Amino acid sequence: MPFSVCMRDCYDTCSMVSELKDGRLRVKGNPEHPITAGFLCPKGALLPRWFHANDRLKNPLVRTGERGSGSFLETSWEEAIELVATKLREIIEKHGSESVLVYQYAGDRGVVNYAFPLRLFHYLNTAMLDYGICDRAGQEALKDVYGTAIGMDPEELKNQKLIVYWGINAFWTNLHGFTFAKKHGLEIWTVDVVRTETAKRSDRFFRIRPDTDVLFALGVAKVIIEEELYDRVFVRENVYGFEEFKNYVKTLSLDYVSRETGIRVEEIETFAREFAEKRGIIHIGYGFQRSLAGGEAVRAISILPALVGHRFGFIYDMKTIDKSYAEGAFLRTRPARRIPQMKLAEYIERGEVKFLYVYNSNPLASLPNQNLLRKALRESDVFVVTHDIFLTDTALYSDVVLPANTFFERLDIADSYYHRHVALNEPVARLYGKSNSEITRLLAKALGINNPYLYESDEGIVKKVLELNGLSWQELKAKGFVKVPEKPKEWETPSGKIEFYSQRAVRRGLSPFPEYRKFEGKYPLRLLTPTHRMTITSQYHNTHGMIDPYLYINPADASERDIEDGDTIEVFNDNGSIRTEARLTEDVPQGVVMLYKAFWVRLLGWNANFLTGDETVERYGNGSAYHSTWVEIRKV
Ligand SMILES: Nc1nc2c(c(=O)[nH]1)N[C@H]1C(S)=C(S)[C@@H](COP(=O)(O)OP(=O)(O)OC[C@H]3O[C@@H](n4cnc5c(=O)[nH]c(N)nc54)[C@H](O)[C@@H]3O)O[C@H]1N2
Ligand SMILES: Nc1nc2c(c(=O)[nH]1)N[C@H]1C(S)=C(S)[C@@H](COP(=O)(O)OP(=O)(O)OC[C@H]3O[C@@H](n4cnc5c(=O)[nH]c(N)nc54)[C@H](O)[C@@H]3O)O[C@H]1N2
Ligand SMILES: [Mo]
Repeated sequence: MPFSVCMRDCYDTCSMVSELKDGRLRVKGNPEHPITAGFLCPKGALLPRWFHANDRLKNPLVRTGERGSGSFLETSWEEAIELVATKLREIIEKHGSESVLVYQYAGDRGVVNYAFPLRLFHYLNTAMLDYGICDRAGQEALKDVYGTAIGMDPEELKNQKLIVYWGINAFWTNLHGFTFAKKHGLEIWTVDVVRTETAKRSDRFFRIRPDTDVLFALGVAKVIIEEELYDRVFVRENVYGFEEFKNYVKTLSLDYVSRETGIRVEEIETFAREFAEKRGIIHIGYGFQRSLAGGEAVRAISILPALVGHRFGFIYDMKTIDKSYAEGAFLRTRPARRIPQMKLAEYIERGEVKFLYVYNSNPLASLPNQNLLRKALRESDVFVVTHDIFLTDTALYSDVVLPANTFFERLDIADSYYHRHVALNEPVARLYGKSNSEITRLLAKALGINNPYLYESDEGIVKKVLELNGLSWQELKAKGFVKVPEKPKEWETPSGKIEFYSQRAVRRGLSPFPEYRKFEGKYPLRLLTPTHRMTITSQYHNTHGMIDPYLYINPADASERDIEDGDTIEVFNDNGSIRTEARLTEDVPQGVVMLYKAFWVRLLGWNANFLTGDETVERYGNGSAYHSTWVEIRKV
């Protein structure tokens, strides 16, 4: 049976085996894979439903009515490609290549289907995205301390006693990682604002107030240092700025930490003592760092495993293979103009983007401040092309929509941002649409480009990327995955050590030590918009169905507003307003409300991103700050 890889934007990157039987796709986990271990998550198990969905796009569409109205005319592939190429040529001639922006993200994580289309845009010297939507602040923060955001190989958890899930709902977002830790008998702790399904399955749950993680981590560090529970030899030899850091935390009062974080002093001490004794590992989440406090928090948290003697005792990101060949930035003749991903609306509003090519992403569901983005699109003359499997909200606002096929319909490979395995994805069947790489070749041809790099086959790219990374095609073909060996890692900081005193942060105008800052909004309730069990950001809303678009609120906050379970309410702030039903639960604390992240607006009439803030964390790479959103609620 052919091997498949679940290409979703997800930690696990499951290796699977698939077949087409009586015209229906069947998918199973590949039992040989050390982490993904032959079972699928609830979303993965429904992949055949997604593959066979009735609403898959079949023919290219050209817009005939207002943006967003849904008036399109079906057209042939030849005409659609010709139209896109003509527009692209015209706009480059009139406004220059930097008025063209390719907007893509991790809708499909295949090396070919993620990266190869970028070759065309590099060749054309267009503007490119400066990614900031997801994990950017944490990336910068970890570089400040370790020089890299790449932490430990999670398979090493086998030899550990304790893992802390800090601001990550691993039971939903990293099920195979969570299961691996459980299977190997690790003690599991969770630090979160919400009592998540991960928290409910943990040995300990530390419930923290939003944005106060930096203080909690510093408080824990203080106890570990002052009770002399840290690894003296390791710290002496490998840490830069320990004495200064020690003096920094000395001034911190645990009572203050407790008041701000909502965590009792005894709990802070217990955390510190047991974390040191069990030499804990921390899986630092992506979710919680999407706030104005995110970068500073990650810096502080990442210090804890080093205190207890781990060289790279955190899990955050993993980059095993070099994919730059597939992306082909070498085709550029001048450096790229980079447009911050989170500022798309502003750039469109200012007329700086005249041609937008979207693939692997659904920004009209996933970007914050949707009212602003939609207004910018409606009022500008930007020509928008979207390549997607479905008629998403972004497709609805596009001038041309090109049907994509799915990963079951083509060859590719994928690495993971969690583990060290690269997996093979073989074609199983062919239904509708064209792959990201096919479209790229068609566009290159329609533009009259001769460069052979734009016509390389999928197999050619896959084999070349494997070869450049010293991996064997034969082994991959036989097993469905290969592990990328780990090279000895150094800390790529200015001092060559783990920097508790961060010189890189200082250079960016930040304090050498992680700093606590309070953020307040104009409205009283903090809105969190985390991940949903059955979707991947906006994906699967239309196919898997099982979503819960409710506002979760603490009973105390609800009763103050005369709201009962099931009441229809309005949630509003200066960005927008939405209506939904209230669900009362103690799982969210007082002062915090929760909506799941980014459903299809087309299907629901709204989503959480009509409320979320688009302010970014400038000194942390313009990282997104979705969670720094405040709202008020009233019964309607
Ligand atoms: N099922 C499912 N899986 C997914 C996705 C999905 O949409 N659905 N999305 C994928 C993507 S793109 C990503 S980036 C990852 C994200 O994976 P996670 O990091 O697990 O995602 P989130 O649920 O956004 O955030 C994790 C937690 O952060 C908590 N949090 C918010 N603010 C704070 C705070 O100030 N302090 C602390 N300690 N916690 C806080 C939230 O309550 C939430 O439980 O998951 C991937 N996997
Ligand atoms: N409120 C709030 N919003 C958030 C977040 C949050 O925490 N809160 N999290 C943010 C995060 S972490 C992320 S990563 C972003 C993700 O935001 P997006 O990048 O928009 O991710 P998806 O919603 O997964 O959309 C991916 C799209 O790619 C399409 N696709 C899938 N496979 C293929 C393919 O092979 N070819 C083509 N051409 N298209 C394909 C899918 O159909 C889907 O429409 O969302 C962000 N949005
Ligand atoms: Mo993400």
